[in-house]
Amino acid sequence: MKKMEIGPFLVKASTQIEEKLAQLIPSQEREAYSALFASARYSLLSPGKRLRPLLVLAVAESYGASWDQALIPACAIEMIHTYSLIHDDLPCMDNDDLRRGKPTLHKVYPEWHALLTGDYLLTYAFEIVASAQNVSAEQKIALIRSLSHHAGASGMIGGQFIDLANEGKSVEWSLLEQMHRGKTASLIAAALECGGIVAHASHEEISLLTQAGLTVGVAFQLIDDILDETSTSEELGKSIGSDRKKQKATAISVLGIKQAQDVAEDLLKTAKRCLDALSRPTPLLRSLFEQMTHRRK
Ligand code: GRG
Repeated sequence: MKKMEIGPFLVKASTQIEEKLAQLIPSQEREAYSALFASARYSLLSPGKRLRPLLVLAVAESYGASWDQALIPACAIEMIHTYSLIHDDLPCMDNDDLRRGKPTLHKVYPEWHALLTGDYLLTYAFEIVASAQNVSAEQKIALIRSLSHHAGASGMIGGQFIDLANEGKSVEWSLLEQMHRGKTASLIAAALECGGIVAHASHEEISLLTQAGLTVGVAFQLIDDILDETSTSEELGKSIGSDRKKQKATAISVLGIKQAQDVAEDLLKTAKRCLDALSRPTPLLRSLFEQMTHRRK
């Protein structure tokens, strides 16, 4: 099979992801609750990096699996990620104004409407996986298990809990790392796992993919913390500096910029070693991992 280079992969995968996301949320429903779809489209179809769905498709491509099977789990992860951004921006959490280059959802709609939009995207993500075509019942269960595990208490919600519960407190690197693994790295690990599940990868291969995702996911968050200090809200398209305002522990407050960069580079190397242990070459994943760690936005 001819190997796809990263450039053409990104063009083809991004196009398919955007098209599928736009198809999945109704645009012309005449229900009493249709405004929910408008707000879901506002957040979901805003220009995000689509990193998590790209990772799902990159795994599928590396294993020679069909993108038809991978696209629904890929979109489900983007929905879960978008729900987390909507909720994280709410006044009861980070109370931010700008996301993906636009006003946050609760600045455009009432707060209850933004909250329900997040709930809808989270719930709908599981509905589309459960109803996916060309995916076996066994694969669906594995996908749902992976998504719910990584989005739940031992993943994203647990990480967010640690984050909010420790505002204003001094935190050791080990707790911060646990928070980053939960809040950020878990969903990235879920993306790699879901790619492995649709590609019928073995348990051993899937556990290497999980490890790679958790490791590069912490590096991704370290870079996020660095950019929050060193970039601008115009460049990033989101509010910056709220961590400092709320006296939150970040990689910068705990490690400083230089050490945070060094740790991110070490994590990238470890994540690449997990990829090297897989049964096949994964140049697309290596390239995405590099971009995640050497990004400017
Ligand atoms: C679970 C209720 C609840 C809240 C969610 C994960 C989370 C908790 C909030 C998101 C805020 C945040 C800073 C998360 C860390 C992960 C992260 C770096 C998100 C931004 O991801 P990008 O850069 O965003 O991929 P785009 O907009 O490009 O998709």
